[in-house]
Amino acid sequence: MGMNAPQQESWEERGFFIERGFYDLSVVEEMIERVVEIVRMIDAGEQRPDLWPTPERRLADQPKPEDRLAKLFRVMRTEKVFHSSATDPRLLAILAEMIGPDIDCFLSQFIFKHPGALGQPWHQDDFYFRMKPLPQVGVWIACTAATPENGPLWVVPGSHTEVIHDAVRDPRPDAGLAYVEIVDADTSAEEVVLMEPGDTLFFHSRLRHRSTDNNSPDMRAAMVYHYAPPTTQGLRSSNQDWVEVLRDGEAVSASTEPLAIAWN
Ligand SMILES: O=C(O)CCC(=O)C(=O)O
Repeated sequence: MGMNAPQQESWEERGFFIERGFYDLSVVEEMIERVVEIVRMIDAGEQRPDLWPTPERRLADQPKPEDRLAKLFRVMRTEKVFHSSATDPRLLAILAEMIGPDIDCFLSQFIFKHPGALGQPWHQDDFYFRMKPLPQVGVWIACTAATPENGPLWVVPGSHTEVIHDAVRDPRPDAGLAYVEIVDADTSAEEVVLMEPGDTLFFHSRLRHRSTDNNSPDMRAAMVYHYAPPTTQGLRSSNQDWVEVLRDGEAVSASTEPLAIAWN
């Protein structure tokens, strides 16, 4: 297990690789079902201070709570399907080669992109993280197909070796409040990452990437985990939740208790 030679080469040269069919369809379907259940429960008044939902501002008038959701952060600590997929032994074996024997999953976000939702402009995740040592590894799992019309990811191969670029605030009305855009870098080498459900992209935290708007009648959904060594220095933010997944090369057993959190 671990990385094979083509994955290793793509990781080093291009800053990403794709594993086709890494997760079963049943797993990604369960992810979508569970997120819908959670947001409906929160909408009905259940307290889940351990989770962090963010709204899709462009779809604020939609009647169903799940259709108004853009992202649900911090789901992997307590929610079974997310914890088990984030700690899948095949995944941890790959991550151990990239990161080392001690790893936390520090960010887990489920992303809905409903018809009409906006994409996220060109950015590097390290613009937000500012963490050392590099890399932090992103794992983007397609829960639905990602097609040219429904807002797939686009990447600039090789850009993972670049510095953190300056970025400006996304000027579009209704853009996600945290969205920023790199405007000073050449994107002519961009490649689209088309996915089937269960396909999984491993990507470096400096890789320039974006997603486009959903101009299709169909929902696009993805689950994204980010991993780093527990000793990582850098910015901490409230959408992060540092969960131990590997210590001395051994998987850490499931964590089910939410941290006690009071949002002020
Ligand atoms: O899935 C998307 O639309 C954007 C995700 C992304 O850019 C990220 O997780 O950094």
